[in-house]
Amino acid sequence: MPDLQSVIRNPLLSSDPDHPRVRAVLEASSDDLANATRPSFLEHSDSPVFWGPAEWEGMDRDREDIFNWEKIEESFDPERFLVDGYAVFKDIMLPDARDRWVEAAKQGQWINDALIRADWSQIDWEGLGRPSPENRLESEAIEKAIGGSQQVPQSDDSAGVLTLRNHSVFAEYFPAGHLPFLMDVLTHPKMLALQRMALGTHDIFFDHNQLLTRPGGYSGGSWHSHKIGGGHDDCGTADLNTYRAQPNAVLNICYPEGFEAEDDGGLKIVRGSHLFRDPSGCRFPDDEAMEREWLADRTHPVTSEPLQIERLSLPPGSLVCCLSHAAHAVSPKAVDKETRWATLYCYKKADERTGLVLPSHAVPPVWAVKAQRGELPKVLTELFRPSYDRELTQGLTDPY
Ligand SMILES: O=C(O)CCC(=O)C(=O)O
Ligand SMILES: [Fe+2]
Repeated sequence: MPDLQSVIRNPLLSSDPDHPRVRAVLEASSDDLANATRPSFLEHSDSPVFWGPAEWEGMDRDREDIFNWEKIEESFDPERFLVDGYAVFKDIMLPDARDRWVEAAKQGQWINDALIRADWSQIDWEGLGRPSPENRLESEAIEKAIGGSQQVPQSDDSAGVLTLRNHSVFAEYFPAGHLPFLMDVLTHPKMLALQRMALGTHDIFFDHNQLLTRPGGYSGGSWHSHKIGGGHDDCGTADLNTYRAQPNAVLNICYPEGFEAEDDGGLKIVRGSHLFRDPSGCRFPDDEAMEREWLADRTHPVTSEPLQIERLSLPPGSLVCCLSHAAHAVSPKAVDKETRWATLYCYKKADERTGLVLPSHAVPPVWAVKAQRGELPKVLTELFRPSYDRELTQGLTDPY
């Protein structure tokens, strides 16, 4: 039985449906659950979590274009993407979309900061499926977390941080549920077309969505890659056809204002590193360690070129598509530079050999429940399917 420190991430995929905390969430109405995720001290005018049919229809009706599709097609080569593990799309956002993207990222950060600063005793913890937390965040931790992403301490749930993350009370986790424009992007026909092109299949699913705000003074992000689950991690190098057939996930990191290569919170990445499928082994604090301990004795399994760190520099309106296993890191941001705004959308596909789609655990419970109850538009119901359809996930309750 899960104890208080282990959050039940998605009650619909829980292996323990009779657990009182699972039942508390599943027996609630969608409205009550939505209300619990938006405490009154949060700015939530027009939060998509409260939308009904009229608002969803409005989103479709008023939708504008976001990408220059010709540029996307020109810069994408599917074979190259599989060999490199990533593809860079420079300046593909239309000017108006770019502005709205920055505005939404700023608003999302503002909502996130409001939660970090708020009095958490006002939160409806029972509504989120747990008693009031026993601990509070330290004020030093609060100050450090303001204005950036992934900065709130969350090694356990003693202060309730994991619960607030899981339910997307924090706007940085699933910001599309807070900001109409980011929801528009998540379901936008051009965004979905880009995913179908990158994953090489029509049937695509949603995995997770985050804000990635890097303010001046950000100390940088260490080298890592992400697991895909299903036994396809830490299992040795794959040839291209094996790799293609896996239940791959693609991270789309969207940089509406771009970044420079040095001291600007820019993305660093290693071409070909995904093919090693080594998320547990390829974790290093800095470039020197990465070069010495992982890159030095490896060459690209297909091209035989030496593996090396690439420090990207991107103009405004850019997007990087990156396979989950590709090793990446983030450069520090100089103290005197303006915040780097970014949002991440991750989509995935089925295992081509078995049809298995791995469970999505970063769909907040209220969204999984709404999808299962038929309360969302068809496109979202399908994208969220791995968060509630146990046939599709072949009985698995956890991706790993
Ligand atoms: O901030 C970035 O550019 C990348 C962040 C990242 O690696 C991640 O969210 O997994
Ligand atoms: Fe990452």
